[in-house]
Amino acid sequence: MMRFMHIADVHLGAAPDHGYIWSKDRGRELWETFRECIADANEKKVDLLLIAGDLFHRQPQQRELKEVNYLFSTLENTVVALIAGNHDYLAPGSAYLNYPWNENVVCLFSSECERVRLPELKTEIYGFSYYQQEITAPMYDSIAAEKSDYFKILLAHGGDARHIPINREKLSNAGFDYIALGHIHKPQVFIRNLAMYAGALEPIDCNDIGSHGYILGEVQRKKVKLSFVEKAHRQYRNIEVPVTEQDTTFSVREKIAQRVRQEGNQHTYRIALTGARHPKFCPDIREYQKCGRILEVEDRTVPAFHLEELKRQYQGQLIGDYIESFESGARNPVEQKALEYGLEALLYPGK
Ligand SMILES: [Mn+2]
Repeated sequence: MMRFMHIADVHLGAAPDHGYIWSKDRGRELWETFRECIADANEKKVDLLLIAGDLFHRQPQQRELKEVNYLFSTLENTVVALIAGNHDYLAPGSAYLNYPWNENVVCLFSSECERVRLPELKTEIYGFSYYQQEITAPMYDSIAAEKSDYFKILLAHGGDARHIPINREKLSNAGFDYIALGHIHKPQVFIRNLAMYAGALEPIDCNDIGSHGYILGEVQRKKVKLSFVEKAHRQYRNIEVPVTEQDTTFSVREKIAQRVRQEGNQHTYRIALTGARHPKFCPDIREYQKCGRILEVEDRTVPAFHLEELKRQYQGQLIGDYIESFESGARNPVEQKALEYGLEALLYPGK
């Protein structure tokens, strides 16, 4: 049996959540999770570690490669295969080129598809690297595995219009036994039992919601068994917190704090306040950001006006007439907003 670990988009050197106090820690966490992956590879007796591009967020520095190479050297029985992606592309003078890697490391650093044979694993790896930030040619369309009884892996990076658009149909018929994809940060099946996006090892920005980690593969007589292992320390989560007419600044803060405790203090949140608030109540966004790792709080609440009651109360007066002027048929969203703003101004002029 051959066991492989497939990771991608580690983005070492990035500092997610720029401008927030925890940003520097996040930068360190990317390294820490990568280190834990290497430890996992030893523990799970992985034969092959596949890195499908963007190991680094930008051009790697010599000393960063030294750190990575040290970690690779701690692998007891694992071959590492990697390609450069659009972030860590092989720019002229890149520290990647000519780096003296440990002997268990195989870099597919050609701009054209090359094949590396690993006879002891009866496995072949195909792949190539980026030499610029964008490649719009559908380079994977014309790649096919040569016939052999080896287990054939394609290491690939891209899948959007500016980073090698990928044709699912063509890739399915290219003769590979497993396709290790990188670039799309959300872990996902691309072709069932054949091609997977491992997703970013740690989420890199607030759009990378949900869990992150790596793919573990077990190969027996060319049959692959795949599983996803959650590894990231944190997730980005978008949550909605409903507000009612009774709510106050502190009660909303407590609602948010409670949700954050429930879902986990380690996660990073974007919060949307929803529902109908008291018209005179103005949510205190700054106050709510103290409830945890909160990137932003968006106020989507609407003021709760009881139109029938107000109409009765202000009949024959400006406010009553104003409400009636909106009553010819259903209100569109703009009319609804106009009604709310108008009532706010008329009822609570000093607010
Ligand atoms: Mn990428």
